Amino acid sequence: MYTLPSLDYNYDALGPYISTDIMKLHHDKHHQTYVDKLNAAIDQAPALRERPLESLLGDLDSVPDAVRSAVRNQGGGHYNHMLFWQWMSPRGGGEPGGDVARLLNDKYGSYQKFVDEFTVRSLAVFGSGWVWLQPNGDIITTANQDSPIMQGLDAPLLGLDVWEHAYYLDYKNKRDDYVKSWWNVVNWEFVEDSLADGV
Ligand code: MN3
Repeated sequence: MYTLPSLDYNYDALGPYISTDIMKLHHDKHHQTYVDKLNAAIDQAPALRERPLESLLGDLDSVPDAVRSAVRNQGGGHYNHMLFWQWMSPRGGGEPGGDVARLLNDKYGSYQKFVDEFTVRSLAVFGSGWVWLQPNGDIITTANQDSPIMQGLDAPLLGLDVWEHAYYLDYKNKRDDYVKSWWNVVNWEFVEDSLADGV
């Protein structure tokens, strides 16, 4: 039985960058719905209960046809959002240090050039999807609730939800304003710990 994780901060803690209304809608409604529909799918294929979610998402071919798209979409939604809440913090923002700083400098030349590239990629996602920073420094995008682990890649170091539900209440159609604001809440400490742990 999957459950909605509670946030490490209050709903209003990411303001003014992400509003209380967005956080409540996004966490209590959207994420809860992924959890509920994932549980409903697993009820139809109880053997899947024995396997961790990462194992299902990393090997969707092994999931029975009848529930595969539900596990992909709802399970992906649950997995991605569990990480997304941790990638933000009221004490976030600024620049990363340590190995994350080194990774971004090596790959992009500077933190700002990384931000610029990640932003360009996030604006280029057509429709609903995510932008990811991978542990090797690559920036990749996926559609819908797909995760890099579905492609056999490592779990992402950092990711940004660019579904309209993540920003429309605050930013309307201005995804670029949302992305620009989001850097102010990025929890680099968590990203640094993830890289140190091998994610
Ligand atoms: Mn979302």
